[in-house]
Amino acid sequence: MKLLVINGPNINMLGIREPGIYGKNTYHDLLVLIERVAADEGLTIDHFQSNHEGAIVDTIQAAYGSYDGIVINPAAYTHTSVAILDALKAVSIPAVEVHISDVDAREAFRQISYPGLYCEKTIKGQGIDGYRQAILYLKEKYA
Ligand code: CA2
Repeated sequence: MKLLVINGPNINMLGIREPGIYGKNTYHDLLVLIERVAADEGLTIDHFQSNHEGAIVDTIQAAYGSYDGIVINPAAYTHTSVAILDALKAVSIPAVEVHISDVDAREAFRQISYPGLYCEKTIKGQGIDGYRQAILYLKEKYA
């Protein structure tokens, strides 16, 4: 099974500021976690991070026919991006949305998710472990 993990803007800055909201783990720690889960579960997992909405749309389009599932944290684009929602719909690949923080307990604007309208599950407030949970969900349902 081949999965793609996509992270949106500023996720590469994890651990540098706001540990009270996003925890102390860095983006590197997240990549190590993904590699460990891939090895433990016998999965191929690629990852992509961008601060640019169009690059994320391009990556989702390029996943068509190549990946069995997508784990996506669109970060701030969660709350604005119809383009990412439409790209997910266009490729029709099973997807799970992850948020490191508990967006429901934050500002009202963070409780709107456009990509979440496509994703079959949203995991929030679990820190970087949410990515592991999303990967395991896709493996259990689709492998
Ligand atoms: O909780 C999440 O995973 C978010 O997707 C993270 C986004 C935020 O805009 C979403 O509402 C929820 C922010 C990404 C990281 O932002 C940083 C801010 C300061 C220091 C380091 C990262």
